Amino acid sequence: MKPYVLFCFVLAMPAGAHVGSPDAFFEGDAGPYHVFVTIRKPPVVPGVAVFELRSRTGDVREVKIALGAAYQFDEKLLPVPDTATQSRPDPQFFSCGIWLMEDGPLVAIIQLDGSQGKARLAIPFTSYPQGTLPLGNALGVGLAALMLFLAAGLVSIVSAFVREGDLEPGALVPAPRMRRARMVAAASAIIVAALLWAGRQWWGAEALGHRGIVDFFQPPKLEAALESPHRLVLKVVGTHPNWARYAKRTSLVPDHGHLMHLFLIRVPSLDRMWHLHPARLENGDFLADLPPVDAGRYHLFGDIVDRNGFPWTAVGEIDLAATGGPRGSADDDDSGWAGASLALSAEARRMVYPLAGGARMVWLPGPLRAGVATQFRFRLENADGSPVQDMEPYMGMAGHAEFVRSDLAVFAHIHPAGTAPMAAFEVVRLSGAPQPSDTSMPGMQHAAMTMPHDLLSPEVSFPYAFPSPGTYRIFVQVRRAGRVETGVFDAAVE
Ligand SMILES: [Cu+2]
Repeated sequence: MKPYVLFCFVLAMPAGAHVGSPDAFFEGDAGPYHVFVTIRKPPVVPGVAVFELRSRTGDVREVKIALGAAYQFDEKLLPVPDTATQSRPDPQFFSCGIWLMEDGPLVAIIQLDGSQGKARLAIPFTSYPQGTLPLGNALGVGLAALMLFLAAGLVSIVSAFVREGDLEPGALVPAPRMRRARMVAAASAIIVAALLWAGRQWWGAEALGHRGIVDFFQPPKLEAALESPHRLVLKVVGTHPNWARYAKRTSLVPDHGHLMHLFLIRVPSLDRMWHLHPARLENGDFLADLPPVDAGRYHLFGDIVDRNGFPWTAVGEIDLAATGGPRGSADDDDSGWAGASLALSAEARRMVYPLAGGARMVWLPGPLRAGVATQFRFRLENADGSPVQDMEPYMGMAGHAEFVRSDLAVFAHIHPAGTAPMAAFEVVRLSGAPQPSDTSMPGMQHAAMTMPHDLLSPEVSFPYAFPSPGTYRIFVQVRRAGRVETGVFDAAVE
């Protein structure tokens, strides 16, 4: 690979720390305005992404959106922003389709203007092709017919030119010239066929190149091996050969203070879940210090963020035997949960999950339809129904939620600010893009991030939309009085 090609690749690193859940969501403050933003991604790049913004406070009159590179953001390189369309029946709702021309970690710079003045917002998100669109049958047949018509036309024009190009009108074509015309027709047919063959090769090479980009952005594999009952060694392996080269040239940035967030979920019933923080070894592999686990087959999701702000989720599986005994070095942020199997019945939706000491986590009602972006709200109550008073940040956030579909083809790790990992906000901040809140203090990454030991509201919310119908399990993790608690909810999504 030539150096400049590699260079392009490095700049073109975007993020998708989610599996099977490409759209991006954000909720937070832009100056005086509290907004909910949904970015619906196109299946291929270039393609049109649809931005939707709802202002929950204030009177927003105008929304403008421009896209830039998240890494090495440069204000001067920002294009002229697109103006979003304001909904007539719902004036606090704006939408705008914008072409994504390149893959990589991008940032949407959103400018708001309204009764409370102007404000700006930067939302990191990723752009990458999710697949290759098939050529429709009708289009294929139509193009093939046109191609045949043009090829036959070219051959007949050339042979007609040789046969009668300089004849007087009405003159007969001499026999030798007829023969020559036939030979020229045969020769030009061969040349046209060769051109078509070359075109097909070119088409194939383009398709293969695109396939390579699609593969590049597939979730990497997480190869796991047990070294000893408590030592799980993890290797992140990209789907495309270029991924390894890319990984070699880039470094990882910590997200909530950890280079990897590893989730182990027992399959098929999703009845055990561990959220661990493996350490990085010198050779680039990760080492997880396993707690005592119950035996079974576990699906692994490893969230990492590279220095360009691209989140990757590596995916693997491992069979574990039951382990007991003490761990080598437990991390304070590690947490685990054990409970009932995923409920697969269509009406399944448990709204209340019991926590320690008689407290409970209550899922407040919201729509359960695929593609409908909403706030997933969870309230923590004491046994007597009063709100709990001991909520603390867990790794800098009010809460962490993992949305997992029963077949594990969907996994999304969401925070109160949305889908972008904190590390991606940090990359954007360091590269000089405007911050979510104009009033933010230095070092404060975004509105939803809080200082340690602050007591938090007993209600946490996550902006998200189920990407597809199916049965989902939602793990909601919060910290109360120094202890991580996990609420687990099942939902049948139409
Ligand atoms: Cu998290």
